[in-house]
Amino acid sequence: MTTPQPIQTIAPLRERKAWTALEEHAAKLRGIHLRQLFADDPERATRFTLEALGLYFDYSKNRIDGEAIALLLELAAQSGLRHHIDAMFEGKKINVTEKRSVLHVALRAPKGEKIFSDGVDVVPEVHAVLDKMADCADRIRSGDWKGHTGKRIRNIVSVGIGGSDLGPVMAYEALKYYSQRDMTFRFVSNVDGADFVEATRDLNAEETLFIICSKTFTTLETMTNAHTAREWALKTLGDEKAIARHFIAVSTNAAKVAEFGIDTANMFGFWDWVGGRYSMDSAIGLSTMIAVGPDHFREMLSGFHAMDEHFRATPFESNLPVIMGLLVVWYNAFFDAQTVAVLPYEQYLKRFPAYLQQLTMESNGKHVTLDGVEVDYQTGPIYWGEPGTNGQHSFYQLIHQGTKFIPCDFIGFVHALDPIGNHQDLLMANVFAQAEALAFGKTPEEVRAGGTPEWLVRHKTFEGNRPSNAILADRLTPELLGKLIALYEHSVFTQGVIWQIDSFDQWGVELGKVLAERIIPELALGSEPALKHDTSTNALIERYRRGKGAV
Ligand code: G6Q
Repeated sequence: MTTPQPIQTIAPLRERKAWTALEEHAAKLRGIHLRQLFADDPERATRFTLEALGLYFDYSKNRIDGEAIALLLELAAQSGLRHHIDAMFEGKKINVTEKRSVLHVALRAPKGEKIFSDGVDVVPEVHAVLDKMADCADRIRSGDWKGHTGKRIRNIVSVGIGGSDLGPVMAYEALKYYSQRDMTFRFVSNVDGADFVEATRDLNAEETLFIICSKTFTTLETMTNAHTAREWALKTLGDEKAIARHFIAVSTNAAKVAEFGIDTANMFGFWDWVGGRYSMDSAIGLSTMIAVGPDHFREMLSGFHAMDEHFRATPFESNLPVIMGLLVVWYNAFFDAQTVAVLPYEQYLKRFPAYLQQLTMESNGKHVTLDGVEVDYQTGPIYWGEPGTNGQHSFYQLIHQGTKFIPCDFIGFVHALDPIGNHQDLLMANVFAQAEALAFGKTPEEVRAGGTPEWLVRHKTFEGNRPSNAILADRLTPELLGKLIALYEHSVFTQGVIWQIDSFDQWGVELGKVLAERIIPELALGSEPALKHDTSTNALIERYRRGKGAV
């Protein structure tokens, strides 16, 4: 087998000219407070704000100046970012270690656009599946699709894990406002039986449709839950024939779907050029489409597409995902930032940080370059977060006054979807206040001026100089959600190109899976084979066996 090659030979990161210049410049900027940067430049807020596609992106409260941005843009150029973007859109096999094209952008390409993988225009296939999904969603939403006993389907249970779950869960929550409220949507991912039991305990099997989402149709958790779902359904429905009306599969593996007993007429396909964590706008999003309807789903896709086009065609200096990605590289490399906090001030986005964790960390948590060389710099940061204002009453203390350096992304909206009284003003006042407090802090003099006794002054001082981006949009629509997700997808892409890593593989999840397969039979009572692990693992397994035997 030939060794796959990176699509372009790029100098190692530390040898790129802009990198050395950035190192020197960052050393200077590390000594300058944001208060100073704002005082020196009255135009700063406008200079470092971009507005595109209905997103107002203020990155002025970052520890940067014009030169830092210019150098970061040079770094992007020296890293071949333009070439890599084109390569992705052209269907080149930029997922080098899996020898695959990376074409989630094709999932949201409008009819008529041409995007090729292995010489085949994939856009018509994408639209054929979308049309089939729309037909299915309409039949379910209208009550036309009946269960085995003739009852209307009222409950959708989507079964999947990782990339086949996090997107649908997040999108359902994010777009709940637009969802069909006389239907119930549940999601089962964990192999912990509690997940399945809690998701189904109050559902009537006659009115329940399971969507089994698995690209491979071999994933342990999903297949275990799918079999449990089948038993659960058959307990009430009695008849194997019922499966056809109560189970749908979303997969690339037709043979396994048929083997499971789902009619392949009830199967929605996708393709190996769609990575799991980039699949929520493929058929994996069927539950989303049923919840919000095909029109809203298509609006979401058009939002994704608008951001794809922006990323592909906008000069880097005004390109939202490029700037956002470069800022992550900047802090990661030169400010020792280990994490990025994503703080949506929008309750409907409560699962957005969890979704981003996979998107960002599975993509860029890599330790070797595309050539297989160990990196000598930091790669993907830890992404985490919670909606505001809740987070303010738990972990913001550490962001404001702790010893860690944590760049934040604040996300807020001008209009609430559910306007009540002055809630939205209260919510948004907090976004603006938090970003202001982080950047400018409160000096000891200011604390003293408020009459604070000297012994308390240090405690009440806010050093400030803590960076954030603010992303402000009109309101959370399906289209806006698409733009927001694609913004982060392409930011991740930008980071990966600079670091020269494969953002589209995930070998790091393999070892644990293999070891678990080995341990599963060792936990069965009765056979109890001799254990050949390390002493700690042996002892844990033995203790588990003893506990299990005792019960
Ligand atoms: C995502 C990963 C991973 C994957 C799950 C589920 O990019 O590949 O999270 O989505 O392991 O895999 P299946 O869809 O094959 O069940």
